[in-house]
Amino acid sequence: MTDQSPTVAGVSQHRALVTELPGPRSRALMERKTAAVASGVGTTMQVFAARAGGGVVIDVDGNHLIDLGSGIAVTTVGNGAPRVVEAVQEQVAAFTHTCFMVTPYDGYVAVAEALNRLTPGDHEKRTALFNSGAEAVENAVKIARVATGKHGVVVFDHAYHGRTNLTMAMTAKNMPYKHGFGPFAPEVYRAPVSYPFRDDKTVDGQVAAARALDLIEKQVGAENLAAMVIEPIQGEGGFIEPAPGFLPALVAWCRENGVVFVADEVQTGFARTGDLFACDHEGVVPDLIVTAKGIAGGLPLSAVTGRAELMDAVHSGGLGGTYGGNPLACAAALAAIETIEAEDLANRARQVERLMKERLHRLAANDARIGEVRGRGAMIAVELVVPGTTTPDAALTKEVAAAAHRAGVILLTCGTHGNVLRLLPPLAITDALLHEALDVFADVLADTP
Ligand code: PLZ
Repeated sequence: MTDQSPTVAGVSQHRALVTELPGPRSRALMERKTAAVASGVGTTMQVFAARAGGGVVIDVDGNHLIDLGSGIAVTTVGNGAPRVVEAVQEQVAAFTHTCFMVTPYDGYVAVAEALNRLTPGDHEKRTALFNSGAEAVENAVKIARVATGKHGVVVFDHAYHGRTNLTMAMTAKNMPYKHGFGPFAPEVYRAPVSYPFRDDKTVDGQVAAARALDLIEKQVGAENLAAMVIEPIQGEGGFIEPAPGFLPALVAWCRENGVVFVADEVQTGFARTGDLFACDHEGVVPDLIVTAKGIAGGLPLSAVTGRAELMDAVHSGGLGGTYGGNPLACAAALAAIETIEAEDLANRARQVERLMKERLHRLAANDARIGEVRGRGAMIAVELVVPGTTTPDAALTKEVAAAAHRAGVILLTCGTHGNVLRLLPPLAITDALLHEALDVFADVLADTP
């Protein structure tokens, strides 16, 4: 096993448990964490990372864990992706920071050029770089407000857009993201999304869009609306893939009504869903697209890319930040983008989808607790319910995830109801590791009453 496993970034691509999980070193570190780190900062896993490569994370006790989380959809090119490591090493030796607003450098411009080229639509585009997904979402709203002279922002049920004040207002779920943290930014309105598993089956994409648009027209009014912001597949909310036709109908309405259509592709971007961007699936061309996570192989970087006339509506000096487009993050992004293109990782994501769905559909056929298997590319969800109903089973979901963790598989949950297991492997993962992770998943599901 160990002998035949390939090695990526110095890490043998196999699962191995040498202690119980968490092991003694992780337990000692967890005690220090409890004493030193604010308790509001939770962790999914009880083990501490020491090293990672490809689709494997090694903990401080020497256990090899299979990574089905990619650090929440970030290390799409794999941990320690060779091009990323090399580019960052070269950049760190040259200079670490000057601030693009003080002494600009070419890496930032090159990332902007790449995003202008790769994001949906062949119109003239501009890009601005930031640090986090939430910061980029906020800036997309700022840009839309200046460009339209309007204030309203419409978002959707189950949406997740971040933890800053404006993006908390835009995020749907109270616990844990918003609880007690208000008051929230005003002029944010919420519309119903298309959620095929939970919608009445007569609600197709067009009907779901008409339902949302009617509510928006009645409760907000297009003349008050600067932007509509939506994740083309909702991430934290439960990997909710809208019915076909939903997104195109929203875009058409935005175009007719002078509303800026913003795609939040923070989680879905950069080959994750089997297309370079999830919008590409239905040929949706957003006015502004927000990207982060998978853009830079693990370094903090985010971007707003969009129509030149909207982006350039902002006054000089109106957009920025000390670290936005940091040179190390830009070097990493250029290398990650090169990796995605050279290795055709969008195609790899489609292979991963076929492998995972084939195994998961077989499991679902024999286990009525699996309400639905859905998603695209390497963004696949298993929604767990009380058999024969759509009643969410959050307790089972939590137990299955915890059992997978003890067995050495990093597995995340999501969903407004906390009943969705989400599989987000790095695209550098081997088929063998994926199969092994799915074997573990099948075992722990079978063993959990
Ligand atoms: N938009 C669609 O998925 C971040 C959040 C994890 P930041 N998702 C992971 C957590 O519990 O904090 C996300 C997203 C979408 C925006 C964001 C925000 O991105 O880089 O975390 O700010």
